[in-house]
Amino acid sequence: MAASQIITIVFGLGLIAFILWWFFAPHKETAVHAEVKDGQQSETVVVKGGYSPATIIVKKGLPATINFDLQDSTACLSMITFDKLGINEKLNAAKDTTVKIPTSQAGEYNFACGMDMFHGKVIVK
Ligand SMILES: [Cu+2]
Repeated sequence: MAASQIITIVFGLGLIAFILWWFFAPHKETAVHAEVKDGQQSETVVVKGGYSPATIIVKKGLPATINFDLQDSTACLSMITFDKLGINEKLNAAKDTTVKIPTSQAGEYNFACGMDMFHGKVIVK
């Protein structure tokens, strides 16, 4: 076998391994615990080419709010939807948009942009 063939095979295998990893490896999400202050918890999510943080954990039973800080000019990301909560709101670049999260029960509330391209979630536990 010529060296060039070996290189091609090795490169091909490497590419396949990379594709498998990309699609199937569990990509770690950084979950952030909402800040607790005076019996209330809140977290600010920066909206800029996605959501940061995208996963927020709140404690069950404490009032919780998520503040969306819009720093992106794309129309799509300027909408926030919480399907389960029936929320479909326009974000405001000048002022954070606050969303109240019900915390009486454990569960997950997914949120997404206007076209369902970017996702995040609030986990109550
Ligand atoms: Cu979108």
